[in-house]
Amino acid sequence: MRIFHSETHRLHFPQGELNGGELVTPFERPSRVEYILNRLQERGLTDIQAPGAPDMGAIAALCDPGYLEFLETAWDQWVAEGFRGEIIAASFPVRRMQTGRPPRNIDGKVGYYCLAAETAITGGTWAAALGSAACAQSATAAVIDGARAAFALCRPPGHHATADMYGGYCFLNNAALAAEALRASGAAKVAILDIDFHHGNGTQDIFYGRDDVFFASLHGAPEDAFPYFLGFADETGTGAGEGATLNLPMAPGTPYSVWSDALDTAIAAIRAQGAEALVVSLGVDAYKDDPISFFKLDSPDFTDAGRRIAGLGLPTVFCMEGGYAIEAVGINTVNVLEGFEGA
Ligand code: SP5
Ligand code: ZN
Repeated sequence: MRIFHSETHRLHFPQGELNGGELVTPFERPSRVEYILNRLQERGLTDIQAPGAPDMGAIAALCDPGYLEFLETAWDQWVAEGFRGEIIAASFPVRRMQTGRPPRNIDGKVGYYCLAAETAITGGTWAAALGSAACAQSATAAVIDGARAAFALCRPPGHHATADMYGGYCFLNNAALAAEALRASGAAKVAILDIDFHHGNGTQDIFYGRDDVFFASLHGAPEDAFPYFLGFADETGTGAGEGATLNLPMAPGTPYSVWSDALDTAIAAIRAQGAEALVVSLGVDAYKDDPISFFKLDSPDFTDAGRRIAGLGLPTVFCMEGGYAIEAVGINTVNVLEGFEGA
């Protein structure tokens, strides 16, 4: 399988994540990528290359221009303001405070473009987010050029990012960029299968009103799990997109027997939709020892999941999302890819 990886991910490594009222070392940290690269090597998956330059036109077509300008300039403005810490949002346009006006003040602007305060921005975040997007774009190009599948080792991840908000460790929605590129290449219908433990609220939001990109997500029930406010089973799309969103929320403690039934439900729906290409938001935080999640998948289950996904027989772009049990993140990620390839 062709694999795309950019060293620029290292430029994004905040010291702090707001967790339980403390600033802790972020769960989403650079060493995750090292574990994945080591496991790829161990298993002989060595077709790894750097992505091309990010396609800024495609990023601009997906995202709000004010948001992109914010990501590019936020750090300099933050420093110029005299703030000494990393960028963490503190004020939000919540219920009955939404007038749609991005503030001039950087502290206000940060809150305007942020959907969850656990995620910090540093001086290298924008470059890292672009490198991550470039991995998704190059992997998608490889599939468009005829590869059966490709793996974008994206970091930072993307599925929580909307067209105009960051959070949940995500800044640019890599899976959405992949889906849009597949559409532009001629696939009439594209499916995104999100198996990260968390609901892919950003991806859902981007495609919610459209019927050309089907979005299916398996995730911890929002009553109990981040992102808390979206991902309910009754969210099925709107307007032309009605029926093109499928949410399969599951309870704390969910074992693979239940999770794999949900996976089969999502796979059947993707087949019924007549999708011609597939993007997998590949998070492995459904793992039993994940420090911030509550499903009970074991490592061999990820191999089986990859096998089931391959059963769709679709050209497939895998985009790395979450997975924070770092000593197992390589094994679990590569298990999905090997299960897929071995099917
Ligand atoms: C891409 C991705 O997986 N993003 C996940 C973002 C989750 N951020 C907030 C998680 C808060 C969970 N805190 C639980 C602590 C349990 N000890
Ligand atoms: Zn996740």
